[in-house]
Amino acid sequence: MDRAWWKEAVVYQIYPRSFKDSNGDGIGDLNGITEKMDYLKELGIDVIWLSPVYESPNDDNGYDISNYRGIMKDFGTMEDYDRMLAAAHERGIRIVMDLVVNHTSDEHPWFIESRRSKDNPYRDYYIWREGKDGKEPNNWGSCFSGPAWEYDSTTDMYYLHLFSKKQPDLNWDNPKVRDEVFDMMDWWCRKGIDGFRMDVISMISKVPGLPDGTPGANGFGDFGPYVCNGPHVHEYLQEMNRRVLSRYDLLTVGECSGVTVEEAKKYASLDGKELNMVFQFEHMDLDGGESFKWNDKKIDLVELKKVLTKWQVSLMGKAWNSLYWCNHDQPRMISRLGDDSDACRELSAKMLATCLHMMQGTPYVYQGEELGMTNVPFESLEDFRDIESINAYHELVEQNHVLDGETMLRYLRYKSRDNARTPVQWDDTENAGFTTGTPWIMVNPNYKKINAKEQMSRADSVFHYYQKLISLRHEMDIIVYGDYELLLPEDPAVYAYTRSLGEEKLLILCNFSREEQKVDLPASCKEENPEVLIANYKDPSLERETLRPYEAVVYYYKK
Ligand code: TEU
Ligand code: CA
Repeated sequence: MDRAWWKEAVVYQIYPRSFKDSNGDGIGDLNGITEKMDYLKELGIDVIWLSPVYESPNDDNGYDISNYRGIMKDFGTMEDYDRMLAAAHERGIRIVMDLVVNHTSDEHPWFIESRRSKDNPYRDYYIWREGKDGKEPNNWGSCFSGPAWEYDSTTDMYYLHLFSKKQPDLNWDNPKVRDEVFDMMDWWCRKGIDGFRMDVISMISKVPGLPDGTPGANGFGDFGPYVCNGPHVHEYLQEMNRRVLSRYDLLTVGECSGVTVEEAKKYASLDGKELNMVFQFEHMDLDGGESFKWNDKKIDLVELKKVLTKWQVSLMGKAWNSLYWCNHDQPRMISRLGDDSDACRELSAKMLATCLHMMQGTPYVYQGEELGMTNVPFESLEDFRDIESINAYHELVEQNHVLDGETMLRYLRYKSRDNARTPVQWDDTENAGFTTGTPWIMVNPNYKKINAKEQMSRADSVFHYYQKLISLRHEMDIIVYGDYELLLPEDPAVYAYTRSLGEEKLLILCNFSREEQKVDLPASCKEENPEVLIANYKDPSLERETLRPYEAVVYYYKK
C-alpha cells in the first residue's frame, strides 16, 4: 500500500463563471470563490480544480486561452488570484489549475504571429497544411461541428482545430512549443499552485500524415484513431514529468478522451513517470447514439457495472483511477442516472454518491452536485450559451436535417453541457444568491427548494451526506486502498460490490431503481455481523435481503 496524499484526497471542481459573482456583473469571479472558501472547508474537500481563469476571448468559456500568465478580466486580477490561493492554503485546501495546451486561442500572440507568413518563427507552433483539390487537407470533423480545418487566406493554407476554429491546435512535435509550455507550467508551480488537470492531453500527438477518418452521421471523418493516445504522447508526458512535474509535489490528472485501460496504465502508472491519474470516458459514453451524444437514451446498469468494474479491477495495484459522475461537460447526474422528481431526488443523489465514493480512486465533486442540483428546463435555443450545443443544433437541425428542432431541444435538455453550467444555487433570494445583476446564463428555477442555505440547515440533506462520505474517506484506509470486487454482475437494478483490506471488509449495496429490489447475495456476504457505516434511509436493515427505492447502504465487517 503506497500512500500518497492525492490518493486520499477529495477534489471539488469549480467552474468559475457560474460559482459566485462578487461584483454584480452577472459573472462568477475569483473574489466570489474566496468568499465561499469557508463553505468548501465545511464540506471537507481537500483540493479545488479550477476550470480555466486565464485571459480568453471566451469562445469556449476559457478553454481558449490568449495569455497563460494573465487572469481573465471577467474573473478579476492576478492580485485577486493570489488572495484566493492564499485563502485556500490557509484552510489547508490545495489548488489545481486547468492546463489547456492541446490548443490556444486564435487570439494568442503565438497564433497571431503564426498566421502572418509561412516563414514566421511561430509558423510551426501550429499545424498548417495545404488544401487538397481546393478543399480541406483531410475529412476530419471538429468536436464542435463543421470541419476540423479553417482556411486562412493570408498564406492560402489551412490550420487544424479539433475544437472551435478559435482553438487552433498546437504542434507538440515542435520542441519550442514544449519548451514554452513547460516554462509556463514552471511559472505557475513557482507561484505555489498544487497541480494540473490537463485538458484533452491524450490528443496532443497526432499520427503523421493525418489520414482521413471513417465518416460518421454528420459526414465528417472521425479523427479519434489518429489523435487519441498518439505516437509520441507518452514520450512528451515523460519529458513534462522530468522537466516540471517531478520537481514539485503536485496532483496531476489527465483528461484522456479515447483512453483504454491499457493506455491508462501508461498515463497513470504507479511508477510516477507520467501523471497521477486519468479521467476516462467509457462510462460517460454509454448513452451515446447515432448522432454522437445527442439522444435521450438511458444508461444500462449492467453495462455501467461492466465498464466501471473493468476500470476498478484493471488498474488495481498498477495505476490510479479518478472517480466522477459530473463535470462542466456533462449533464447533472441525478437527471441522467438517478431520478430528479421531488420524491426521489435526494435519495437518488445520495445513492449515486455512495456508489462512486466507495470505489477505489480519487473522487471529484462538481459544484452543485453536493446540493443535489438537477438538469435545467431550458425553453428554447436562446437559453443556451454553450458553443457545442448551439453549433450541434445548427448542424443537425438546420444544415443536415437529421433531427427536427423539438427533438434536438429535448436532447439538449437531457445532455447539453449547459445543464452543469447554470449558477450555483446559494439561497432562495433572487438569482439564487449568485449575483445581484443579470446572470450570464439562466438560473435553474428550482433554486427556491434546492439551495446551499437550505441544505446546510438540514441534517439529512445531500450536502451533509457528501460531508460524511468525504470524512469517512479521510478516516478509513479501506475506502482509499481496499481491493474492489463486483457482486451480482447481471442484476439489472442493483449495484453491489465489496472492498477489502486486511481483516476489514465493506459491502456496498445500491438500488438504481424506483422499485423495491430483492438482493440475492452470496453466503460469504451474509454470515458476519455487520455494522452500518452510512445509508440514505434512516433505518437500514441488517438483513441485506431487500433494498427500497434508490436505497444505498454501506456495511462494515471486521474478522
Ligand atoms: O473537453 C474535451 C472533450 O473530450 C470533449 O469532447 C468534451 O467531452 C466535450 O465537452 C463534448 O461534450 C475539454 C474540456 O473539458 C471542454 O470543456 C472543452 O470544451 C474542450 O476540452 C476543449 O478545450
Ligand atoms: Ca463578477
